[in-house]
Formats: sequence, structure tokens, C-alpha cells
Amino acid sequence: MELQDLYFRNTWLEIDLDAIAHNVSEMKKRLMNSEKIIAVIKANAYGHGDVQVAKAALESGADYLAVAFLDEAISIRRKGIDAPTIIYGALSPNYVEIAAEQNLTVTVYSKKWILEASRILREKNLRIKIHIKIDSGMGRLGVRSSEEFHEILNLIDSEIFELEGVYTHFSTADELDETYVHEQVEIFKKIIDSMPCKPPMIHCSNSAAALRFENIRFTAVRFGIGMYGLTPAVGIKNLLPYELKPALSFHTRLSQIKKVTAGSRISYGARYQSKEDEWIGTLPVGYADGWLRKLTGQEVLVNGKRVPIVGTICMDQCMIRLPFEIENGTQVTLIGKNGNNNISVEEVAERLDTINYEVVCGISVRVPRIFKRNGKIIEIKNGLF
Ligand code: PMH
Repeated sequence: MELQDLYFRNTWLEIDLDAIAHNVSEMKKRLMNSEKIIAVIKANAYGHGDVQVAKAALESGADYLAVAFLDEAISIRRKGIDAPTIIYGALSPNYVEIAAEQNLTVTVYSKKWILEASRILREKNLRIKIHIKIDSGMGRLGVRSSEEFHEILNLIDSEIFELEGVYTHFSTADELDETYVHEQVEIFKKIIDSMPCKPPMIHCSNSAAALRFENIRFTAVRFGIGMYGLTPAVGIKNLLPYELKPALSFHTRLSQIKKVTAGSRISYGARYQSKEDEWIGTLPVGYADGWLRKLTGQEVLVNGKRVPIVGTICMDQCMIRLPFEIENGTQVTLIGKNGNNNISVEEVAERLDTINYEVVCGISVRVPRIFKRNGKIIEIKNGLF
């Protein structure tokens, strides 16, 4: 066994790749044969593990991968993934040569970009696949005017660039009010309709749109949060066409348990004071793992029962109040199922005043990831080695 396959701390993430496979193949069933799935694996696959999620997604029907940065793309190429991969972010033209050599697809988001990239690629005699990004209302990356879009089209030298796609991104596809999504679609459609020759990949739908709106999929969908089994927003959960299965669960084990007398103070700031004699358990997980200080008061699961976190959460540890003495080493679940009970990512997100995306992306590399397929452990990844 390689050292990186080992971990020596009692805190880990379990990634159920069967759940990823389920979420992707159910999406695939709802698409037409010609419609492709772009699996969004940026940010280490939303904290889940880029290469393992990429493999599971590709095996279950995804056709393409997407990352935010060149560094992320290089990370998966180094791990042997050679599937088509697009970089969504603004790649500096200075690095377009590296992207071409790695057989990556890049996003064209301005006339200036294509002029600079053309010069570099022509000099090096390289060719690269491109998707042009339209800013139809997100106000982030992309071309805003039809004029600039057509100027870019005219600058495409097919010896240097293969125009494979055109895309845009929605800002409100996860909200109940659909008005703005349809406004964005109209702007996008107008530009697509003005193209004399359409590229094979035309896409605008993130998970929320892909799951909700069948008629605006064009030729591909970009599947991120839904692939991980998480709802794009709590407000649209009951509009989803199939049950998403969460892939991630977060666990630790009791490292110490002690009985404290009434009035005892717990953790930094001595903010928690026991009301009576209490059993206090210490867990080896803290804010440096992404288990943030704001989670004081959040419940965790021990033997299927909910118990509260008490006192300030430390960098590497936190404390819970137990109803009675429980054996050292007992598994404690922070996110996911334990016995008949469950703590969802959304519950933790609500406590943190944020969204599920931020919770899973925030679980740090210090937490080892254990990957399961067909219920069995197939890989352990310790991000520190
Ligand atoms: N396409 C682009 C361009 C994106 O930025 C994202 C996610 C997706 C697709 C996938 O979206 P989904 O996870 O909702 O399916 N981007 C982000 C972001 O920048 N902040 O939160 C999600």
C-alpha cells in the first residue's frame, strides 16, 4: 500500500461513487441521445475528489469534463484522465500553449483574448479547441455584444482554432421565478441564431436548469451540484425530476470522553458552562478541516442519536455533550447517515448561513477521502502526502 493510501487520524470523508453514478445516469436517461453531459469537477469535484468523480461520471454517461482553472485541468491529466475537458475560467493567453499541449478546451471570452492567443499559437504551430462564452446576464465572464461575438467569429482561423462550442451561464436557474432565466435564454438564442454555421456544443444549463427545463438544453448540459446528489437550492427541491443521492458523508471518532461536574467550562473563551454533571466527548475535527467555528450548537450523530456541539470549535478539535458514557472510538457522523438518522449538507449550510456548495467545497485537503464503489472501499486519498 502506498503511503498516500493511508491516514492516521480518526476523521474522514466517505465518497459514495455509486451515488455519483446514479445521479449521472438518471440525468442521462432524461436527455436525448445527441445531448451531452459535461461533468463539472472544478474545486476538486466540489470537495469530493476530482479524479475519482471524473472516472465515475465518465463511466456512467458523462461525455466531457469541466474545471475552472488550468491547474485543475493539469491535475486530472497528470492522474491519467484524457477525456475532453474544458476550462471555464479566464485562462491567460500566455498559458494557451500549455492548454493546447494538454489537449484542453478553452473559453474565449473577449476579442482581445483571441487576438493574443492567435499570435502565440501561430508562433508555436499549435491548435486548440474553443468554446465562446456569451455573457447573457450573469455579468461575469463572456462577450456581451453581438458585434464583439461576430468579430471573434471572424478572427477564428481554423488552422489554429477548432470552434467546438458556444455557451452561457444562468444566474437564477435555481430560483422559483423563471423570468430572468428566459430573458437570458432569449439573448443567447438570438446570438446562436445569427451564426452562419453552428458548432456541435451549444450549452447554457447548469444543474438547476438541466433538471427543471427540458427545452433549453440545446446540445449539452453542465452538471455540477446535482451530480454530487445535492439540490441546487432548497426552494426547488420538490421540483426535481428524480431523487438525487448525496455522495458525501463526513465522519470522525470520539477521541476522549470525560464526566465534568456542573459549572465546568469548555473550550476557548470558556463560553460553554455545564448546567449539571455532564458527559463531554472530544472529537478530532475542527475549523482547519472546514468544520467552522460557527457550527457551535450544530448537532452531530452518535449511535443514530443527535447530540450538540458545545463550546468553541478549535482548529483541530471540538466537543460534544453526550447523554451518557459512550465508548472511546465510537463513530460520530457530522454529515450523512448514522443509524436511522441523517444530517444533510443543507442542514449544516443553514447553520452557517450559506449554501450546500460552500460547505462541501470548504472541507479541507487535510481530511482524507475514502472512495466506495459497489459498497466497497476502492481507494483512500490522503491529501497531505
Ligand atoms: N457552468 C459554469 C460556468 C459554472 O460556473 C458552474 C458552477 C456550473 C456550470 C455548474 O453549476 P451547478 O453546480 O449549479 O450545476 N459554478 C458555480 C460558481 O461559480 N459558484 O457556484 C457554482
